[in-house]
Amino acid sequence: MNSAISSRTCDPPAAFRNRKGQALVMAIFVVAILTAGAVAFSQMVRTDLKAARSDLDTFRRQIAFRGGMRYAMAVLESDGSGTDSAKSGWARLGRDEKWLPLRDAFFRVQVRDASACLNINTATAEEMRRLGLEESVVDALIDWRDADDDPSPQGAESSYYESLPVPYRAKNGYFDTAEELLLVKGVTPDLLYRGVGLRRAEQAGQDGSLLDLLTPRSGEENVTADGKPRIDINKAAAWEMQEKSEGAVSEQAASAIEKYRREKGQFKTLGDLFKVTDIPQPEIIRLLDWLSLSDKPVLEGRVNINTASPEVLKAVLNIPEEALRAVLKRREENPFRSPGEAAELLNAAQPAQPGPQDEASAPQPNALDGLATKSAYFYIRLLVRAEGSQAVRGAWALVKRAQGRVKALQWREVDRSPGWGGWQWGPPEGKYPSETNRPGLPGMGG
Ligand SMILES: [Ca+2]
Repeated sequence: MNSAISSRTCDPPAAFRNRKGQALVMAIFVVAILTAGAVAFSQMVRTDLKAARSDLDTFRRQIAFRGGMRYAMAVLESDGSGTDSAKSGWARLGRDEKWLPLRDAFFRVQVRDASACLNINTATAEEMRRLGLEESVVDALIDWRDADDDPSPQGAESSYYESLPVPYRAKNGYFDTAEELLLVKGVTPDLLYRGVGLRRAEQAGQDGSLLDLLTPRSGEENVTADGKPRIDINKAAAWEMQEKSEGAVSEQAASAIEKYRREKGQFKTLGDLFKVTDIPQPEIIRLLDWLSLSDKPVLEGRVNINTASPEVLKAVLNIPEEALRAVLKRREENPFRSPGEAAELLNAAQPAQPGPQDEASAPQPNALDGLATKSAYFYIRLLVRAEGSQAVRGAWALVKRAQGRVKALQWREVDRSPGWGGWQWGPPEGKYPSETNRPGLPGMGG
């Protein structure tokens, strides 16, 4: 009995042992739940932190985008509109390969002259052909933008586009972006991003592709190199020409222009001025900065002779290699301040492919009408990254500068490829180094 009692005293009863076991199981269970909860909570916190971090990075990048845009626009505004060339302040942006800090982010920015490109909305078929585009593509591009629905011999209108698996209509209006070209029959991504056989294949998608030779907007303000409004030679009376030009147009020259208009009718091109026999040629060349065929504030579709690539200049001017080299050399040393200064060089050149528009008295009359020495449209290119993050984002904007103010017309983020991965950061004046000046990250080399 004693042993039974002692055994009862020393060993807990079976019921008690069961309860202890249950408590242990319960404790393990609670610990397990708490641990699972803690793991889930920490994962949730990590996810939230990650999301917050990502939101913060996005926020920082957005601020850097805005900051970069404002910076480029301010540089464009402070440059004024006298002459735009590789020597302009805006052209130097981004060349030093530096990422500029802005709060907790960095940005790189560069500005490109849209008037350095051939305007896809105003270019003639001849200019497109000289740029290297095939006849069928030229026809299709013109059909896309012209108002009618009559296809050119090798072109395409809505009747063609509506028969495609995913049908759409021809725009019959101006191109809004260069990428819109991809909707046009015969324009493939390969053609748009690589080019027209003018560039090496390894430069596909980089600067110098067809995309970089064409623009939907280009032009210059209708003012002199000193910012004074030009005079419409088809409308102004002789006294107005003298008064508005502050005497730059002499009484004799003004009367001669008025007389020509009276006898021969309206001036069709600025080159017609060389037919006004009463004005000596050097004076016409000097006056060309003051004279215009329009009284509109901005002359659309112009190509800036100071910034255009050799391909674009060749397409517009139709001059032989030697003359082209002379133009490039002259602008590098001393950018053209007026189309008159360019006329001097162009008049000495003979057309590479004589066309019906080339008249003996003035070798390049129409070319003068399409030229500018400054620009009203620019592309701003931006790269941004948040501090501590390797993710780079790119954006692109088209801006217009008129009367000293810069306004954004289009803006969008762009992918790396095809897109900002191919942007060059070197000089814009027709030099396209393939491996130099690639965008690099601070602390990552390159
Ligand atoms: Ca059409």
